[in-house]
Amino acid sequence: MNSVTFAQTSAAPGRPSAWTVARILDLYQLPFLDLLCEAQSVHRAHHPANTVQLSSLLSIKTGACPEDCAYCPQSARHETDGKQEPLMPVQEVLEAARKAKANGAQRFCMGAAWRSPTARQLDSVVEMVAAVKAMGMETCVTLGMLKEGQAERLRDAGLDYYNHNLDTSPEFYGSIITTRSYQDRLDTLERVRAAGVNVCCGGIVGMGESRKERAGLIAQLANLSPYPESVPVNNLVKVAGTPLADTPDIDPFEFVRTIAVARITMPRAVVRLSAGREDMSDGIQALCFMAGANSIFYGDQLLTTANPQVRQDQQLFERLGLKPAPADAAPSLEPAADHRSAYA
Ligand code: SAM
Ligand code: DTB
Ligand code: SF4
Repeated sequence: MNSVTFAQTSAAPGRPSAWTVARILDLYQLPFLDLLCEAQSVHRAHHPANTVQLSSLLSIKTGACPEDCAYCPQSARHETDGKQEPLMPVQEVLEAARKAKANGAQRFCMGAAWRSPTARQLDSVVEMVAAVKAMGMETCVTLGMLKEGQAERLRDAGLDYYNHNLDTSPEFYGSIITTRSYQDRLDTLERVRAAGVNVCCGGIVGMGESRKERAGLIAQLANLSPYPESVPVNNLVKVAGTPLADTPDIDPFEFVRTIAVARITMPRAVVRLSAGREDMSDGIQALCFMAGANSIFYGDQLLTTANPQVRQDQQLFERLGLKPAPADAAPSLEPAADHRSAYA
């Protein structure tokens, strides 16, 4: 193992030490195989080996979003070919959830292209969450910013996870989104946490950010106290008509490094290899699992873009000897017998 020394930041007893951007950059700079080896051993100390959680995704309200997120095909400000659909009826959502369950998904995630849900919109989502939960699936929604009391209503309906991404580092954020601030996002995450709903929060790489800015995103996530239970790492899906459509590809090994660094800095989180798998080779996906990814979106569609076909993922799992996580394997951030990583 390459010998790299890290300045230890002092931390209060029982609290993990803070992850500085410099320490995270030190991880990024390790030889690739050292980084992977370390990430896999951290992974095995906290999670069952060869096991991947499966979540299916459904867009319950599509397009015409007032926000200006530069990566997103659903923003009304971009000229994309994306379709626009009003909020789906509950019965159609349930039909999709039943299919996802029959295919083997443990969690059903519902996404809406809103800045923030109104009280009436939340009523409908509350109904959907309760009905999906009653089918015996874990539930997740991503609806934009939440106002006071909304997280509690979702929790009472049986919501297991709320997805709300920081997307990128505070420094790069202003070149990607101007219609809501980093602090707005942190406020929503705080409301979700305070309501006792599991936090699903990650970001996107490949938007033209620097490595330091990728490290800045990981630092933000890892220093949340506690850090998120679920961390989606998305590779930008470039959609024609969005301002980021012509962004150069990120080196796939840099994407794998980002997964590894997320695994090492957030050992108990479930790290999700999220958007971008459709354009990723099987080899790179296998390296992402080696680097500690233990969740994927499973199903032919993400929100508006394609995901690998279910049959294709089943074959990949067979070839790699991976198995789906059991449905009741919801993560817990309760301190486990902590793996003493040389890098933690
Ligand atoms: N409108 C809500 C919001 O932004 O909070 C929820 C839906 S939004 C589509 C959920 C997340 O999907 C975004 O925060 C972003 O991280 C991710 N996402 C959207 N478009 C993407 C793209 N083209 N490539 C990768 N990830 C994307
Ligand atoms: C997340 O981090 N990735 C998912 C989920 N959370 C909602 C969304 C990916 C969207 C990719 C582009 C699309 O399909 O529209
Ligand atoms: Fe709207 Fe969410 Fe897309 Fe931003 S990421 S434009 S808020 S749907």
